[in-house]
Amino acid sequence: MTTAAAVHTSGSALPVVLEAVELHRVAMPLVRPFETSFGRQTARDVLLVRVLTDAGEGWGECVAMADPFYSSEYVEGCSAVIRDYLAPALLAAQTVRAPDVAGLLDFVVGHRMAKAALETAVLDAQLRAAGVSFGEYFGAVRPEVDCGVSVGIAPSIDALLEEVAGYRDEGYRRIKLKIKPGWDLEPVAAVRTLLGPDALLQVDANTAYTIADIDHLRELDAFGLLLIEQPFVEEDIAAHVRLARAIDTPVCLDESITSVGVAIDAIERDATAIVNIKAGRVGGYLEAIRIHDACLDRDVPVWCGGMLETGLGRAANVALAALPGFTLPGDTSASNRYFADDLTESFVLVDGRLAVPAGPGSGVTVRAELLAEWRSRPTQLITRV
Ligand code: NPQ
Ligand code: MG
Repeated sequence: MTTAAAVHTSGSALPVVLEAVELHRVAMPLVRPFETSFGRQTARDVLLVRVLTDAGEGWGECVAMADPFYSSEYVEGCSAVIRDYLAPALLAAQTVRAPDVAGLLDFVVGHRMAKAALETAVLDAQLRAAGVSFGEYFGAVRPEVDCGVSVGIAPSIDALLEEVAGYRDEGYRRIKLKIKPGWDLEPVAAVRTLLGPDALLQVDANTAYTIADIDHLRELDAFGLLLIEQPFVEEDIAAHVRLARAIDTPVCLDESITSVGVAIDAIERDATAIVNIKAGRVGGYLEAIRIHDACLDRDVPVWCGGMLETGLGRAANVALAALPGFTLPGDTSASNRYFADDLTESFVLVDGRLAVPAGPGSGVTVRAELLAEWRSRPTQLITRV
């Protein structure tokens, strides 16, 4: 028996008076290149938002990539829309509470990743001042979360097997393989043989296929996958309905799910049997919780996606993944999956799990010396006009 998570919107956090917004940019080298159907990344170009308030500071991480290849948003676009539209609107409102942020920013169409970073920073400031953790505020029901790992397209099957075996030995509870046309049945078959029939294994296509590939994708049914994630373009819910009818492997949407309304529509149409929740993609943690609640009501399992976050974004994801409906391991990997050293306290895998931070707000602290060392652009300060 589970109880629906309730956001503690009253009592636990007072509004804050917003005094300024800072935009920080860091370049973090990846421990190994990460290749997906949309390209190969060797570094993470991260935008961080810091809000300065009467009650203290708050931090939010923007999940947008350097290039608009996973989504239409990208780092420079997020930085510009925050500087020119979003931060000025919040600064004009002066007194803000995280649950009001989405409404205050609604006049800007889209730009959810940019909005999410700001909302998270405001929430972090409020909760730090109130002494309440993200986990408590979100309604976490467990002290640690089961973790999976996302494995990029490799140069060869042998290299893939070596990488997957390493993650298995580290204790990850689920493996996700990135696939694309020409890199699907063969790597999946090889990894299934390596891991054995009981290992949790899933695939992510990042929109690389079309409905002409349905017969081909049906061949994945032979490998007992947990799910196939986002095979078709984000706008095409109907194509995913057709695939779901044609194959046994559950279809799971990622890029397509941009709001709780879209999530409910996709579920009701049987386009998605499982939902990947990424707070950045849907405009923030509060919308992510609404999606979680809608899925829990409908018995649709959810799991927490990942966007190569630093410890800052990872902390919030781990807190989200502790809600009751997150019944599948997420892409909430340890810091060392991506980075040699993290921008905050490192997240370390223990028995295939990460601990939900217990401190106020995100519960982690940005390491000022590393922020300075990895800074890739001058910090921008936005104040009330
Ligand atoms: C996904 N994430 O589920 C994304 C895609 C992704 C962990 O597989 C830089 C920034 C590189 C964000 C590569 C995972 C990225 C990125 C892939 C997101 O679809
Ligand atoms: Mg995905």
